Amino acid sequence: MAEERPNPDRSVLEKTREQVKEPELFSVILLNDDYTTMEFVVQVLEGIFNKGPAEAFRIMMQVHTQGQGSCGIYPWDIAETRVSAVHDLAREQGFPLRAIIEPA
Ligand code: TYC
Repeated sequence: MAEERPNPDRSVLEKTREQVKEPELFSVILLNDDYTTMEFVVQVLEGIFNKGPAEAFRIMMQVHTQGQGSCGIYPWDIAETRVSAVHDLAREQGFPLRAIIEPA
């Protein structure tokens, strides 16, 4: 019998590792533009991405000076929901602010 099922414990461990896949992760990237106010971008980072004031200001300045910056890394559904929230709030306030999703 032992010859038919060598090392049964190890086969159970290997199967478990195959079945429990980590979710794929995506970065939400905020893009710079010339019209959205710095204050509004900080509000977005605090309100939609749950950043504290200092971190929100740091990310906003990174986007302003480098053209883009990461707001966070999320599973696909959460990344998509946050991008939609950014676009909805920005359009509501008349700003052209954009966010995109990239593989993390
Ligand atoms: N560049 C904008 C300004 O000078 C500020 C800004 C920062 C806009 C970050 C978008 O994602 C952005 N008012």
